[in-house]
Amino acid sequence: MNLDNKYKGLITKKFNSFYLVQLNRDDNKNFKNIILCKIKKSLNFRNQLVFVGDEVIVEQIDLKTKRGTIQSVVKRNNLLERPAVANISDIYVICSVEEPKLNLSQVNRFLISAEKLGVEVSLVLTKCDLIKEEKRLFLIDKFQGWGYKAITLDPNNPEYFKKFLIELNKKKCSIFMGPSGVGKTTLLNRIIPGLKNTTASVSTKIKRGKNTTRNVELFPLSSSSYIVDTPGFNIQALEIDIRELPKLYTEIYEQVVNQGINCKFRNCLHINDQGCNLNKNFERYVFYKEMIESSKNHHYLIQED
Ligand SMILES: Nc1nc2c(ncn2[C@@H]2O[C@H](COP(=O)(O)OP(=O)(O)O)[C@@H](O)[C@H]2O)c(=O)[nH]1
Ligand SMILES: [Mg+2]
Ligand SMILES: [Zn+2]
Repeated sequence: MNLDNKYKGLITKKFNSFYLVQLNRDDNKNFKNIILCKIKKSLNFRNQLVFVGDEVIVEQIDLKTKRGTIQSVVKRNNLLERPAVANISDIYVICSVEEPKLNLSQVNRFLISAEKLGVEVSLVLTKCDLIKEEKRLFLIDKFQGWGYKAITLDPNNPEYFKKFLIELNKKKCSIFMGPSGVGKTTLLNRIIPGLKNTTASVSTKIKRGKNTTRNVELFPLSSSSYIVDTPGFNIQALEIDIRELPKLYTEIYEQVVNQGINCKFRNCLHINDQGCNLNKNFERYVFYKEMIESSKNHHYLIQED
């Protein structure tokens, strides 16, 4: 869409004060799609920050040098803070069933952190080659009870991976999150063949400090589907606002919103029995209760690879 030499585009990478912008593909077939942009001064001045994943309007496009200027941000549905990425459509929480062992409390914390963004959250269980089929089915059943249809992956069953890839291709912008060592980098490299996530070697070469900003990048799976590559950056940020918490547990949300249960007190936290009508007979209730009780001392957990 040409708006008098203004184009819409998507920021796929950011480094220093430069941005790579993928211009809308069906605009013009002769157009080389990716251009290098800086932000218009006034936009900078108004301190409006621009992030990877933002949809932007680009102007002053120079076709020869493939340069342009970001004029404005078109829309931002959401913004993940760490890593900083805008417009995520799907979060995949990745956990391994073994090596490292599945830790249910940790899986739950990742799921709840992910739910905070308000997008679709799915659970992926990797390394199913290390467990028996009965155990895999048992886990699928367990997480069904948590409100998640777990995707299981097993290198000995490539059809699981194919199905997952078909699903990812239908999503606008997916991101993987999960603890270290569960196979996120392995999975990303399988999804985007040729992608070399050399984080480890690069960071040892440069000896980057812990607080150094790392590059985040969007990789296209198709013309309308992207996946976020977050090199060595797997964050579990859990800042609990206890009033939000009941909405983030499907088992509670279901009862309160869909079944319309009413507790005596508005904003009931479903902890005390007095006047509470929540059916607490579900597996994650113990985790829920723990989160409410420990949230007096707010958590902000950052985990890096
Ligand atoms: N058995 C088994 N090992 C795997 C699988 N996927 C990855 N791994 C191994 O798990 C380790 C951690 O993988 P990596 O992708 O670096 O995990 P990340 O920290 O989540 O990025 C590596 O030694 C991988 O070879 C799998 O499906 N099955
Ligand atoms: Mg990794
Ligand atoms: Zn209640």
